[in-house]
Order: sequence, then C-alpha cells, then structure tokens
Amino acid sequence: MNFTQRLHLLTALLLVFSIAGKSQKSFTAQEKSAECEKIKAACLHAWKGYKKYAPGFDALKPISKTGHNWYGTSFLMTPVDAFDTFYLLGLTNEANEAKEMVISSLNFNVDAEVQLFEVNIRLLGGLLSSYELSQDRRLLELAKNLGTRLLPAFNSPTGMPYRFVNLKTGKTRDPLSNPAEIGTYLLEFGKLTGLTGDSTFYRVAKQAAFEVFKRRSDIDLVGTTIDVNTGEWKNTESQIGARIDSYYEYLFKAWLLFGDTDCKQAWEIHNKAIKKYLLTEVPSGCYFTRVDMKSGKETHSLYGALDAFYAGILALSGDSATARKIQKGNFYMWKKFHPEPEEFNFRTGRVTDPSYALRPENIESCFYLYRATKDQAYLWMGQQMINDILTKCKTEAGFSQVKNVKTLELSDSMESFFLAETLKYAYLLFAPEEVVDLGKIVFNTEAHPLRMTSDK
Ligand code: DMJ
Repeated sequence: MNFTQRLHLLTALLLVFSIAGKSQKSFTAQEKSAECEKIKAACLHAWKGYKKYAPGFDALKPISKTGHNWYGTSFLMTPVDAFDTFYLLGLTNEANEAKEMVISSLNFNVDAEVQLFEVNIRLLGGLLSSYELSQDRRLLELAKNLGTRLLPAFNSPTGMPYRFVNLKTGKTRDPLSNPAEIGTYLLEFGKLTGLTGDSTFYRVAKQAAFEVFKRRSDIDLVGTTIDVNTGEWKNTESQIGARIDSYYEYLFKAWLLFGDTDCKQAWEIHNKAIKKYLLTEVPSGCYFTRVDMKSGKETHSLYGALDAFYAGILALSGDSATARKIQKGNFYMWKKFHPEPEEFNFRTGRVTDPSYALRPENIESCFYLYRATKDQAYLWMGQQMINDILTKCKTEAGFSQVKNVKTLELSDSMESFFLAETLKYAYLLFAPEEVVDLGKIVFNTEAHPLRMTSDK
C-alpha cells in the first residue's frame, strides 16, 4: 500500500467512525423541523434573488445579478422547475407567484432550437407535476402543446430522437446522441399519454428507449455515444453517470409509475450487469467505475456527483444493502472535498473536474436510503451536505455553483435544478413522510412528482 492509498484508507476510517458515532443519536422532531425551516429559508432566498435580478428569465446569475436564457428567449425554467418545490414546502405565496408567471408568459410557439432532454425533464416534467398538484388545466394545455412540438425529434431512421428540435418548425439536428438523451422520456411522455389519451407520446418514448436496449452488448451494457441515424455506437465506454444515468433510471421508474413490465425486465438485465462489471469496492467505499461495454474491462476509474444517484435508485428498488455501500462512497466523496467535485479518480483521489454545480444526487440518495432504512446516518450525512451548500455557496442574490471545490471560488450560475431538486430532496429528507408518499408518486429525474397509475 503506497502513501496515497494509506491516506485514503485513514480518511475513510475516520469518516466511518464519525458517522457511526453520530448515527447513535436520533434527530428529534424539533431538530428535523429546524432543518426544514432552514431549507425553506434557503428556498425563499433563492426565489427572492431570482425575482429581483432575473424576473422572467430562465435562470439567475447570482454573482453578476442578472438573468440568463438558454435559447435566446426565455422558457421560464426557474419558475416551472420551482413550482412543485414551493408547493410541497408549503410556500403557497411563492407557488402562486411561480404559477402566475408561467400561465401569463410561457409560450412555446417560438422559432428556437431546444435540447429535447433538458426541455423534457425540466419543462414538460414541471408542467405535468404542476398540473397534477394544482389541477389547473392551463398547465396541462401548456404541457400538451410542448409535448406535441417535441415529437418531430423522434423522426429519425431508428426512432431514437435527435438532440435538438426547433419548437416552431420541427427542424431537428445533432444525430450523435447518448442513452440518457434518448431514453429519458418514458415518464413525461407516458404521463402525457395518460392525461390526454393520445398514445403517440408513450409509443415514441418507449420505442426510443428500447432501440438503445436492443443495442446493448453481449454483457448487457450500453455505451456513451450512439448515432441515431445508423444505430451505431460511437463511444463504447459504459458508466453510470452523465449521458447514461437517467436511461437506467427511467426504465426502473416507468415500471413503478405505469407498471410497464418490459421496462422492469430491461432494468433488471442492466442492473445485474451494472453490479457485475461497474461496481467496484475500494477502502473508502463502493463506486461505479467505467468499463468498455463489450469486454467489461475498466477504462477509467472515475466517479462523480452525477453518479451518486444510483444508490437512491437501488434503495427505492429494495436493494438497500448495495445502496448503503455506494452511499458510503458518495459521502466519502463529499467529505473529502466538501462540497463534492464533479469528477474524481476514486483509486488515486485525484480530482479531474473540480466544479460543484449545486447538484442534488448525493442528497437524493440520502433521502431514498433514509426512507428505506430509517437509519439516522443518512440524516447526518444530508445535514452536513446541506450545511456546506448553505454556507459555502450562498451569495447576496441566491446560491452559486462552485468553480473549484478546493479554492471555493464561485461561478456565476444557479441552475433551475437547485430549486427543483437539491432543496426539495433536502427538505423531504427531514420532513414528515406524509408530505410525499413514495407508494403513490414517482419523481422524474428533475424531482418532479408524478402520480402513480399502477399499484407497484
Ligand atoms: C438534473 O437536470 C437532472 O437530475 C439530470 O438527470 C441530471 N442533471 C441535473 C442535476 O444534476
């Protein structure tokens, strides 16, 4: 064992002892409620900043105190993404303000090329959950309008969607895509089918996801880049994070939400392969490594903030034993750098991308693990992560992403998922379970709650 490995082992042991010690102590109802209040205050601070400095924009730039639009024109990403968080947190005024902005100004009849994946998970997902929570039919009309404008993206020779589509003309571009940007429509499009009676939505979404599935390797893994025109893999590296993550997530969740057994079987096949070829145990915890999809041989031992979500999926699926091991690695990654980096080498400890984008996945996994096990350790972990975010990322106008977790230099961006996901999961970790019944709703990958239509 060399010096770096010994140092790693020592840090990991210290971490385990500190969490094990704290996990003896249970959070009281009062302490949990104090955590909830802290998170509500953070939500209000972020929303106040958005309203003051970036009203009507997609997102707030919290350092320059201006607004930012993704596609030249605004699609109100922040209010759409934030509505259901406000609703669940009981912030009724803020929920009404967000809804009012959306109803009065959101318009999709715009000559703008949008990225299908992002618009689907944030806007379509947000509108659908907002409709289900508020029962305001204008939100459903907007969702249907948007869903219809996204359909031309699926007109490729394989049925796998192009990455970009023009909302007005239906013109598409960018055939080099990836499993996440191809397979992350099952929940929103399926819900739209359920609510409108138009089967087209779920049909195209399911075909797209299964075009990826049928191109899996002999060892049941998928790669990172695929050409939607030819169906050929262009990058055969398999991993669990960026560009693949929510493809797996949606196969499992489409089973939960709609009871689709094809999706369940596909997820089980992938999950078995993921656990066999990617799951790697080192002294500091378990991580998912990167391998070649055909040989299963390791390509890079990299892991990061996005990969952390899978512990939550496993906990939700009933495999808490594996989820616990992964969360040990997730928390190690957080504590070693606090906040966690976008990517690091879990064998050497070297950081390969030092940014922290205010991402939710690590806290999200604490939430699912706490719900599944009731182990206080996950509350302690979540509390430390939340405290780091609220102290290190807070600015006068809102919360900022971190450019470098070592220097804590901030960058001028507060993505809408901070309100949609990070603060929502943080709150739900400490809130009474009745706020969200996981037997009745399924969160899309942007944490928008959708009502189950199966009894799974
Ligand atoms: C979100 O937009 C979604 O969770 C997506 O699946 C991954 N990236 C961000 C959050 O990190």
